[in-house]
Amino acid sequence: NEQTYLDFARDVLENGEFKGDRTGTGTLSVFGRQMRYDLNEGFPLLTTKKVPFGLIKSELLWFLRGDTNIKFLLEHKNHIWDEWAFDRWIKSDEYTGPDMTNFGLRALADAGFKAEYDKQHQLFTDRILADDDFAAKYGELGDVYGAQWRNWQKVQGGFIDQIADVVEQIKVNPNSRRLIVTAWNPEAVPTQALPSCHTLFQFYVNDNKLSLQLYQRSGDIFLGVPFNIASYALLTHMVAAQTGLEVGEFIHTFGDAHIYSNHVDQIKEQLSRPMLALPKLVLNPDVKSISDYTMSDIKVENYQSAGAIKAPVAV
Ligand code: THF
Repeated sequence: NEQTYLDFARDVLENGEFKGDRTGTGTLSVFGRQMRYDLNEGFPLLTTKKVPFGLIKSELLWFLRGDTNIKFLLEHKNHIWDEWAFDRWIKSDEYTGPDMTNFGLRALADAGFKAEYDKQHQLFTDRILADDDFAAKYGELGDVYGAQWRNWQKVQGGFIDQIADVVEQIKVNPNSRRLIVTAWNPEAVPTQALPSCHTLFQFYVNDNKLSLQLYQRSGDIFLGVPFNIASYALLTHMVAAQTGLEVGEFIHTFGDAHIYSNHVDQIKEQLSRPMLALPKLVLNPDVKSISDYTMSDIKVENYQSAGAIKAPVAV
């Protein structure tokens, strides 16, 4: 299972071509790849580096709440979406602090600037937590995943709850070939802090097993993809639990899959490490709806890893 990810990362290291990108970091990139994880062989939380499962849980619960404001994430000490909200704040008229233009790249290049950025970032997140009006305005990321999954705006007015609908369809019409949730809404793209990387996913039921395939338009192999694998594997388990099915496979299909140029040493370090046995996922069986899971209803047991490897996120 984990071998699939490691082979993929090695493939991109060896065969990826240099490609510039939006963030100015530069990547090794390939186009079009597919990985498969049999969820019956253990829960795919990578063991060759430590993957913080608590952050994956709170992010998925945030999507399932239909929430698009980082306040909930901050309340769970989850900072993986901060940069995108911070970017909107510093570009607003209300921001009067020191110039933070292009903070992602500058913080990497200049220690003095990084200290100032860390300070402004801290002030920003403290204010989101303390000031509801500020949070409503600047914690908001636009119509990102939560909005598209649970609150897709219809042209005629009203909305579509794609998650509730797909769970219902899996129950009543498991042979359906239309068990799809799309997060790519061309109308919303200009209003999103970051247009959805996880463009679309489809469920498949056969032999009483539920599988999920994700089409990801863009994948950050070192930082994002280990989160994405665990997140969609978790979603598959949750939907299976809510529809009375066993789990099957998670199939991860990519458009542009890339290793950022400042992650190359880290991924080589990861590839040199031995794999350990995968952990087991345990969900509270008493949860009655896909919308009702809380942090304590979701646990991984026997997670062991070779330890964290730090890397900067490209903004
Ligand atoms: N942007 C980029 N460049 N890469 C991404 O993976 C990504 N995401 C989300 C939105 N934009 C993205 C955010 N997801 C981390 C993990 C997932 C993220 C963003 C950041 C990260 O830094 N992980 C660290 C630990 C962080 C911590 O402990 O706070 C790690 O070591 O795993 C793709 O969904």
